[in-house]
Amino acid sequence: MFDLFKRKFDRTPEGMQDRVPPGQYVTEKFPVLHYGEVPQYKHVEQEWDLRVWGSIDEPTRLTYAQFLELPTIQVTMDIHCVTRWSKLDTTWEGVQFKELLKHMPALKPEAAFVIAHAEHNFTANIPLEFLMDDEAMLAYKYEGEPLTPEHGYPVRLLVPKKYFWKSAKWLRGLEFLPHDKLGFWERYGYNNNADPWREERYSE
Ligand SMILES: Nc1nc2c(c(=O)[nH]1)N[C@H]1C(S)=C(S)[C@@H](COP(=O)(O)O)O[C@H]1N2
Ligand SMILES: [Mo]
Repeated sequence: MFDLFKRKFDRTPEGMQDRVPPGQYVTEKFPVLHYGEVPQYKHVEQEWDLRVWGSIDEPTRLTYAQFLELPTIQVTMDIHCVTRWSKLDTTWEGVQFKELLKHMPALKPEAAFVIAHAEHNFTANIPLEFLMDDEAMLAYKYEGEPLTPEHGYPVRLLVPKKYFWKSAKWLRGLEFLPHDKLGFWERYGYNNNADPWREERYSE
């Protein structure tokens, strides 16, 4: 059996190979992949907020300034796109998902799934459990710099250990639900569980 922890930090050539899921190749580039236009923000303080609703005691909204005041974490992770490129050791900084929950009204006990809502009506559905991972976050820096527009500026979700399509760029809202509901790529035929180690690329 593989050891996820050991694999993550193994930088030997063989070790790096072990970190590449089946059917993936490693790229040093950072490909840009999404449906639709890249949103442009001129006055991000006024134009961006994060709305939170659904299975929560009270719907809420965080302004950009409030969001930037939250404690941050830095995480280095490997990312795997279903179109078969993987990029190792990408470093991100942002607000841990679990941390964000501490600064909001309580979730209702029924909350079990999350719909990430992004600009232009993009959605991704994620079991709440995936987002309770220590490395799951709302990222706003990549390699020490603010995200570039094409990679999700100002804020994107990062869902570790899943194909990268669940990591919604240009995040604007989180909707908590008691039941699952397919997101944009999931409706298009991508596998709902999206585990790259099990090659869960497409639905049956
Ligand atoms: N808002 C939004 N986020 C998105 C997507 C999208 O179409 N819209 N595509 C996903 C897919 S398929 C991938 S592989 C990653 C790509 O992120 P990158 O462009 O930063 O490499 O973003 C994900 N997040
Ligand atoms: Mo992707």
